[in-house]
Amino acid sequence: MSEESKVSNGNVVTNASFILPAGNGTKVCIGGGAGFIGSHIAKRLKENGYHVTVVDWKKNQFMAVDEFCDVFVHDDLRKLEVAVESCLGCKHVYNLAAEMGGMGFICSNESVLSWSNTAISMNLLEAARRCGASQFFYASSACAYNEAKQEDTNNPGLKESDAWPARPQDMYGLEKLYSEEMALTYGRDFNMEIRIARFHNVYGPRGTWKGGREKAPAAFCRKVITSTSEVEIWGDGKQTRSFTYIDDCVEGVLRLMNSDCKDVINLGTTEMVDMISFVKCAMSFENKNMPLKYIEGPVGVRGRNSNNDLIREKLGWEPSISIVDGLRKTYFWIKEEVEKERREGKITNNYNKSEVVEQVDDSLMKLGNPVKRSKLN
Ligand code: GKE
Repeated sequence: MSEESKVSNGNVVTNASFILPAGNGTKVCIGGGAGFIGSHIAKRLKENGYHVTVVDWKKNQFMAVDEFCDVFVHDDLRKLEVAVESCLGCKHVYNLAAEMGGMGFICSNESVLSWSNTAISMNLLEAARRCGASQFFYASSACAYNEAKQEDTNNPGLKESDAWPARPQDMYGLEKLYSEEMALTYGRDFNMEIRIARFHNVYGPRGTWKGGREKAPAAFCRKVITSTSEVEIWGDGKQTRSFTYIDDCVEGVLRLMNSDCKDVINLGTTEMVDMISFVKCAMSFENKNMPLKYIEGPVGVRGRNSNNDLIREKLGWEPSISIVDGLRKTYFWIKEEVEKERREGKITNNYNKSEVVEQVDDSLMKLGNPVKRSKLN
């Protein structure tokens, strides 16, 4: 096996090289494949000769359909029949579909997202089984971890076993944990290999950067780009996280799918950073130096980092793109988006502030036998 060395967090990491096997027309289905992570995975698979069906209720804002898939099913995976039709003939099924976002979304939309995400998770898994898929990937999250292990900013790195006994902070994480277990059970009971990764805050170009669902990396870049006197941060800024650049995430998912690893694994870097340093990193790209303003907001867990012993052992690889490199690319991509909006006179929001998304039930009301609201109330 040839090897390449990369420097991450001051340590030399030796990552085994990997070449994605040619698809030769193998049919794959990607739930949520028009979303941020899903579309990047879909594109890479399509470029490698896989026949990619993407099913998503949203269209991709940044890519033409034929750039990332062969068939685009524009429909709702909360309906089992949509999931089954999309998986017909597919050998591999990837579930990247979920109602998700950063802290400004997941903690204020718990009921609707837990209903929708549970429905999506169970439908796509069952559809993959019915259609005879040999492999199923489930995108889980570091939000699945026990909150009690994340009360200190100096987090030593969450080991996969730290998820149990379970006490995720919110319904988003609890649904992820439940769906992991459901998928693992399917793997034990039926003839389908299950692969599961817990993502640690994935970011990069083409990710959500406005509207309230964006996570800290995009929010900080946008605020630094558009602020003139000070930059707002939710909380005291001492909270810590590890982040994962999109290219590392795609690489990790494809390596995992092409491995014999049956364990749930972390997919994240071990380069933990506090939010103050993280904003300062965003400011450094254009030599800005604004004071920080700490305001109330949804702060999530106090400290979170990834322990990468298991991924290194199982895949001989771990994410290694540094924060400064990943955030720089994200920053200048968001800057272009902001400038595009400015040129088109489209900026309506106050981009130097972050929103908290209010929960609405519109998406739930689309399902079932649509009964007019007037009859229900
Ligand atoms: N989104 C956002 N926007 N976060 C901010 C902002 C802001 O303007 N200002 C400060 N923060 C702080 C948050 O309060 C939180 O403490 C930290 O940055 C990271 O917020 P985040 O990126 O929104 O989300 P988290 O890392 O807390 O949680 C995310 O974890 C991932 C898995 O690691 C989840 O929201 C999921 O998106 C995901 O599963």
